[in-house]
Amino acid sequence: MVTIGFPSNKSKDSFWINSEVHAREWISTAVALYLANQIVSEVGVDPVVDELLRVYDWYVMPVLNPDGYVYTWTTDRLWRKTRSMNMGTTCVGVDGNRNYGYKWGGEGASSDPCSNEYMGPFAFSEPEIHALATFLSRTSNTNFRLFLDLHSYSQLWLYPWSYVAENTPEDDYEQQNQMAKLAVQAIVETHGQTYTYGNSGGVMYPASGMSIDWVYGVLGVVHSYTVELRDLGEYGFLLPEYEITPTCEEAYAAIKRVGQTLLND
Ligand code: ING
Ligand code: ZN
Repeated sequence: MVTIGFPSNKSKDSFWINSEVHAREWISTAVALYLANQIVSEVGVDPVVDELLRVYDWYVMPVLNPDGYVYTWTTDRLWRKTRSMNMGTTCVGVDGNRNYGYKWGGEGASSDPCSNEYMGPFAFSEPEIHALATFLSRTSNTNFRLFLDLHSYSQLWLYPWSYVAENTPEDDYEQQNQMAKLAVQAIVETHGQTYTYGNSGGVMYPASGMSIDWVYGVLGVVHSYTVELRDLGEYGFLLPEYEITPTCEEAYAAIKRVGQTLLND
């Protein structure tokens, strides 16, 4: 994990961005690395970036599922889950994004270890997810203002709820919807790509044990989003090389716009 921010005597609020919980979603790692590089490159160049690093500490986790990621290079390019052993079967791995402890085991998660959406034997069974949750829960780090879980593909900016096709209570919903709208606006302004936004369970389908529901429902972080990067299905997980940089640029524009909006909140 990389931490980026100007040192401060006062305690700072923070942003969390993670990628690659799903092994085959390589573009998400490219976006996280691009973000980390770009934001430090713009220090002293873009006053907004200076302010964003003065006010917030940015935690960027480019590969949340390293074992799965290695496996996509060595053995199976389309592997999704972790690589943990399961009891009583030769099927390997847990879906990290069904493993969080809010409404764990509900609709849209599988109890079959051979399924690609296997929820795991218990909530936070996966060391990767457990470590992330522990870090986010730590007293000194509870002042998170933004949580982003980067995935591919489908070009979506999703907010809670995910376990059910419902919006969050009015006050929160309005903030989430407005922020998502600004984010996709920044994206379309960059290279003309269209991203859809809305509550995760409605825009997609209900899925329980997802990161954003736990971060919003348990930690109370209102700005909690799943971002599905390019493309719309033409190449899917096998995004061609020429789309990598433009995808990074538009996602960076969106994240910066979100950060800037939070600054002025
Ligand atoms: N996507 C999501 C997943 O965790 C999704 C899809 C999003 C399902 C929102 C339900 C709700 O399954 C990827 N790319 O993994
Ligand atoms: Zn994913």
